[in-house]
Amino acid sequence: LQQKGCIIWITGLSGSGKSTLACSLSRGLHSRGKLAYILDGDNCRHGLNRNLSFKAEDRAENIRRIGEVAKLFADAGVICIASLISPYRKDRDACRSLLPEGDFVEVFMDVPLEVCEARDPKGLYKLARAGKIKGFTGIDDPYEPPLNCEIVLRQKGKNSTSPTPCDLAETVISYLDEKGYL
Ligand code: GGZ
Repeated sequence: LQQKGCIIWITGLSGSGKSTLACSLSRGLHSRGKLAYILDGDNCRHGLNRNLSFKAEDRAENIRRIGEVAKLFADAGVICIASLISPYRKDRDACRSLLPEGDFVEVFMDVPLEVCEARDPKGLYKLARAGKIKGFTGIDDPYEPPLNCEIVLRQKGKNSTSPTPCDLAETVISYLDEKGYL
């Protein structure tokens, strides 16, 4: 097999750019001739995880299933990009422990709540603030940022331009290259 599989685990708040990064990363990897596949929390909730809610134990099960499926892809030599809020550290760490050291690359979209809420692409924060969605991550449900992840992606300070999704994907691709996955 030409390619070594791994999991790129993208965590962060709703609206932090996880899915956008996942798409950009997948495109970047494909253009380098690498097999990559996206498992997106929101999409998987329409099929594989359609029976799960957003309460803590269902989020844990959502993350566990996606972790197990991602591991199967990685075993098959695919670079599997998992993008889901995955708000609890212990759930992410449980997925990490499924793989050999180094094969789980955790990427934190370090975007402040205010920024995610201002973007509010689906109007969900507005609904959560109005009490129409209960238990919304960042509003009335917790998010535990990684303490020690492989890659932290931030938007730049006020005076410099923000990195594009393509720039962010390049950061991840450079990391993979450095670690011998490409
Ligand atoms: C957080 C919610 C909620 C609640 C619906 N809390 O940004 P989106 O809209 O498109 O993606 C979010 C998605 C979260 O699913 P995940 O599978 O990534 O979550 S987790 O890892 O915590 O299991 C959001 C939408 O679903 N959404 N209700 N209460 N996000």
